[in-house]
Amino acid sequence: MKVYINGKFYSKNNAKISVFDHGLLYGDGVFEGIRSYNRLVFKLKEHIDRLFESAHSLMIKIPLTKRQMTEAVIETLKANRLNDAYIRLVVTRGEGDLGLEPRKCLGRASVIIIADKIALYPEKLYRQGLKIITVPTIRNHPEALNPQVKSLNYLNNILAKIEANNAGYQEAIMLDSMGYIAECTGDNLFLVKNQQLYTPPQCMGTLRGITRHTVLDIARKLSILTHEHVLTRHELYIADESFLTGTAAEIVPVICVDGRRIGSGKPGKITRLLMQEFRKLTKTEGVRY
Ligand code: PXG
Repeated sequence: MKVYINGKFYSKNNAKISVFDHGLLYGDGVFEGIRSYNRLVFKLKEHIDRLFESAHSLMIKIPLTKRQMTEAVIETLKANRLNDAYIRLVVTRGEGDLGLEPRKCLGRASVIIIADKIALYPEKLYRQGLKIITVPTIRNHPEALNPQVKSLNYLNNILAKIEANNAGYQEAIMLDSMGYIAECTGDNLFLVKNQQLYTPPQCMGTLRGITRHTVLDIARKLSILTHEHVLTRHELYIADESFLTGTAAEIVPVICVDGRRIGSGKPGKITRLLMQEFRKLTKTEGVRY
């Protein structure tokens, strides 16, 4: 494996950054998770744009242009000879001292690109569906740390995952600070009711997921009515279908929430249709390398 760090490639064992990097000391940085399918990078522009937006919000100056960052991603994929890959982009504020003071990070921001094989969920999960649970840890209030910022501080989400694991589940629903459904720990949530598609709006605790956006686009093309609407757990319990979306997981059917069966308890018809159309798109769309 070859890992890109600040313009150079290092073997996995030598891919290291300073212990004084504020990304490590304070979670002071941003990231993206991107996927490539058969040498096509899916939604690369959208991911690069979001990375720069997250960094802009945190006043981290990325030492590359968007074009250079795009080229660095492609170069990393080529260097690793991967046809299907999961790409992790990380930008930290860089090396500082032991204080919080960001102005003491005098060097430049660190840019790390890791390309690896994707660890897929087992195929069985996509056929049978996932059982999930609501957990106590909520997403941050937007005026604490805005959930649109994909920062290196994912502790709420890690705690939510731990809470789900402790209860015997793989994935957790996180609410926002108002008590509405926000999303899962690394995926957006959708429900289907009366042939129409619903997902929480992009305010409060919900990340503007790129897969979420793609699924809304696909649904509109299929003439399925879509709503970005605040959702309560009750509305999810009485839904006909539900599923999660994310770069890593793609589209995962949800068949049970907090012990309540969703619809028939099997992946729904609209969910399966969207999965099929999404897979088609990943085979044909993207930046070739
Ligand atoms: N919500 C959150 C909180 C996320 O971090 C998504 C939704 C889905 O967004 P995209 O743009 O990927 O459709 C994410 C995605 C993982 C993993 O292993 C996923 C994410 C971050 C870390 C790990 O699935 N981000």
